[in-house]
Amino acid sequence: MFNLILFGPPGSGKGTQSEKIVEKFGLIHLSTGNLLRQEIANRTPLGLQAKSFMDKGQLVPDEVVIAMIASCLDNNPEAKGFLFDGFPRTVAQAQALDNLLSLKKTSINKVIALDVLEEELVKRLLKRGETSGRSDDTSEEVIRKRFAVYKEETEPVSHYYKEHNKFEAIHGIGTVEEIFNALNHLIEAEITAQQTVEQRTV
Ligand code: B4P
Repeated sequence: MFNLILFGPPGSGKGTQSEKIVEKFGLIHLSTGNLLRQEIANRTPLGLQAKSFMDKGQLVPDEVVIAMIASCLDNNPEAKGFLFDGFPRTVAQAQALDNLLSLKKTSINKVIALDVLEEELVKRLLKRGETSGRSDDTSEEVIRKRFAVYKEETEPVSHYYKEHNKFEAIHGIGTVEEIFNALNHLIEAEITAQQTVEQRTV
């Protein structure tokens, strides 16, 4: 299996690039943001609970998102790999993910971060807010709150993966195609490295 995490602050392009990566590499796309928005749209109790956090720019509690990811992993036993988008966002989520994957005798191969400066991110999110109907994208105050939460709770996740030698960052400003090319390059190199290790151990 090949498992990848796309990492980065809100609006860095994780969702945009994930769609292209899963199409090219045949991975299952797991976006906790999309899963939570689906729950909100379906007006489930989980969705109602999540909305109150998301509207304020806060993270949804760990146990809620970890349970969602666990059931998605169970529902895709034949997957050749997963692309995690917007997850893990806390060190506790990263540890839980490692445990869930080890139960399936697999692990994270690579974490790639998209580096984008905050002012560019604010512009992108406010622009998306004009058309997306996403309540967390329309207020600059909520957007700034999301960055503060990112720095405090999510950035430590990058250290967790750096310690495991799995972390790499690329420049996330440029056209969608340019960024996809850079990601593509890293992913192909990682897949080749994985295949070489597998051949050696056969
Ligand atoms: P997410 O849905 O993960 O959303 P995001 O961080 O805002 O967006 P992303 O980085 O995917 O940006 P996109 O490609 O869309 O999270 C939303 C909320 O859900 C969180 O705040 C939190 O409350 C909750 N949540 C989700 N996961 C959670 C978890 N694990 N734990 C707890 N809570 C969780 O790009 C943004 C915009 O930029 C788009 O309009 C796009 O068109 C544009 N763009 C993309 N690439 C561009 C480029 N190269 N140049 C210019 N514009 C670009």
